[in-house]
Amino acid sequence: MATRLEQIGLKHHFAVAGDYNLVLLDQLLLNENVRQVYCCNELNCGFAAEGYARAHGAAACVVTYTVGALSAFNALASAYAESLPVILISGSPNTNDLGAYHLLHHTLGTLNFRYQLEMARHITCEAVAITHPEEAPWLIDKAIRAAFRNRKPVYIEIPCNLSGALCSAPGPRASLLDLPESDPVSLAAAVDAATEVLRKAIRPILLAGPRLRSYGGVQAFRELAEAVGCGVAVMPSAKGFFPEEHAQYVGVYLGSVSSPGCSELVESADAVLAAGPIFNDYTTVGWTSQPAASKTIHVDPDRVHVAGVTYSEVFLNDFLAALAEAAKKNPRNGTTLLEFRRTQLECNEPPIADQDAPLTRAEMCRQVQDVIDPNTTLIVETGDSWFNGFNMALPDGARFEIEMQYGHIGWSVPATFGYAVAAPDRRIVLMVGDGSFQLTAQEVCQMVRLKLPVIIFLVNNRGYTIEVEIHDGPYNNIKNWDYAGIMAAFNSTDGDGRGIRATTGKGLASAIQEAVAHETGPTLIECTIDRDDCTKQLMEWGSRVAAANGRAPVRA
Ligand SMILES: Cc1ncc(C[n+]2csc(CCOP(=O)(O)OP(=O)(O)O)c2C)c(N)n1
Ligand SMILES: [Mg+2]
Repeated sequence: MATRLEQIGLKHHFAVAGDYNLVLLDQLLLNENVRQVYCCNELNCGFAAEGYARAHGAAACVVTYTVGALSAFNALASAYAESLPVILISGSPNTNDLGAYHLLHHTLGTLNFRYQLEMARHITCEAVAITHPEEAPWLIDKAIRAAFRNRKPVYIEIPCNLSGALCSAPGPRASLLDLPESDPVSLAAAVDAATEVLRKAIRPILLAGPRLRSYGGVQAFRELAEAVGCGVAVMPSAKGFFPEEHAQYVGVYLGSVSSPGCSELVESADAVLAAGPIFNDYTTVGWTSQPAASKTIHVDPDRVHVAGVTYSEVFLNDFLAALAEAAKKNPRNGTTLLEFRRTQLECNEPPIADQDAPLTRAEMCRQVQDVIDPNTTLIVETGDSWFNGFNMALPDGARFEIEMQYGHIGWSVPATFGYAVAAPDRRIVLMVGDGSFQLTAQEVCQMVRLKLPVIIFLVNNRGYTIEVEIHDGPYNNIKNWDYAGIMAAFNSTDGDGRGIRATTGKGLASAIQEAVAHETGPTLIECTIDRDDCTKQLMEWGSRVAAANGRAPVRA
């Protein structure tokens, strides 16, 4: 297991100890090329791995049986929804106990020891339980291969009495990381059909979707865009997958709350090539906007739909690369871009607020924008931080991370930790709401422990503002915390995290200055803003999602 983790390129794995996995952790420690990184709990451990996989391509985490694994399952489901190859390794009971009429701790108190494996099957693309050392090498390889092929999480269960048992030595890496190859006939037919659609189109547009990166299509998508020469929009979770400073970039497409001028281009297009999109209730703004299937070339990870025909076993990366070769620039393609640039002249720079006045959301964002340089990764949590994030401009090289399909509040704190472990040379900036932070706040202590200079903008608007906009009630108010103050608790006697509360523009500016200069630990800047001070996009999106949630049942 340890050798394979190294061979697939991991430099770290995440862990929480428990008696079912202690020998396994010892064995993993023997490989000094893959460092063991500890988390406060297994949910966070799973999310740390999810964040690591975003930066590094894959990740692994190790937990104990049931009490640990069932918490990690939530994060594993996130990795499934977000298409990230995360390997969850769980210790499990001694094989002698399985058929011995023995009740075991950390279990349901029954004689069933299969439930965890069975549950894992629903949230992984492969789940294996090792019951004999002889089977370990091929079961481990089977799981790892599946994770890379499908870009989905996998589960490996290792009994506590087998973790140190002898098995055959792992061979060379072979083809574990290979992506499958497309069916050549189907690929050629799909490319022909798509080329024809793009050739005939007068107002084509390319739309980058969230699955583009997981399935290895970012570079080919750019080549295709430049071959076709038309405007390029990105879905919110694909922000950063196409350079925002590129002459063809036209913004974030999110229906009626798109960035200025973008929805007009996407919705007036006569051909939309959507690469790895996820059209769900959130991204279609409560089912109010989705390019019509009849004019969409819809590129899924393993199939392509063009003009009413589905081409199976055509993989996204192969298809985009082949289409980039085949596609020709249409002289009319510049028209939509010219129209777009005209609308952009009407967009104004955000004004600078009175620096002594109470801090507002707009002023906070204006200042956060200045922190984002080409080496920054901006991570945004569910809540109004999503919309604040969509509005940020990314200079070339800057990256953006969001968990919009799964949308588990609290994801971002451990995911940021994992991302920072994977990318120590980048500036990592997190925007997270107070409500979300309360779920997983303790993982900030691991940033302190590893001296990671993460900058956290904690937006304290005294509650679940996004939920206020969808459907308000007393349940959207939360207990206030001294967020800036908790850093002292995490520091204890040996940490160097900073916690600063900013209540004015001036206070925020000086906090940012301190954060940027601070290199030996995280800086949490608590930005206090009014409960109702949110983006106008959130208000509109929230009301449309609420309408979709509230549709009356249709009788058959
Ligand atoms: C695990 C989980 N529980 C509940 C929710 C529902 N939910 C979505 S956003 C949200 C509130 C977020 O509040 P906050 O982080 O303060 O963001 P704000 O909108 O106030 O900026 C809640 C409770 C969820 N998405 N995930
Ligand atoms: Mg809030």
